[in-house]
Amino acid sequence: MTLRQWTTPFLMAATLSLGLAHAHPDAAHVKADAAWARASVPGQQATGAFMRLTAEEPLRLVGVETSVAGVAEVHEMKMEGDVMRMRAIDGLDLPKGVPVELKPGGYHVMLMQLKGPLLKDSQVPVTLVFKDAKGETSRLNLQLPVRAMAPAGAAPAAGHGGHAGHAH
Ligand SMILES: [Cu+2]
Repeated sequence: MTLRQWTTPFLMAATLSLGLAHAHPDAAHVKADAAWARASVPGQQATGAFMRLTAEEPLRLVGVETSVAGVAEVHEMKMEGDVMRMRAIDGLDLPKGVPVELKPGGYHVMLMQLKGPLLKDSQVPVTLVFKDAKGETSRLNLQLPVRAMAPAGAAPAAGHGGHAGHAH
């Protein structure tokens, strides 16, 4: 194997790792509105982040990167009988031009193994990773305001109140 063949993958790896922390030429063609993360208290392991995503081309949200949590996943939440459950999903499809809500009680970004409490009125960096129809990866870097509850104008929580079969 020639030196050149050895060098290329090495450079590519270095470029990829640098790219995580910097503005990208391959910025995702998607808009995020009403984004926020829920404040957490010391000792709390996990919290959620929420936003409305509108893609300019068909995209799939396939991952989340952040420095504030050991693990970040895309989750869905739904009723199974009387019990609200959530689970990680491989990806969330974003049709072109159709807003998709990530909100309490629905799809959300789950931040787990928090490295410290998310303090109200601070900001946390979260990068969303997308794939397009050709499998090309793009990223959207966000600074999410940390709030105790959903901001006015955000989508109302799903799955709470008004649902048949919700025993009290
Ligand atoms: Cu979750």
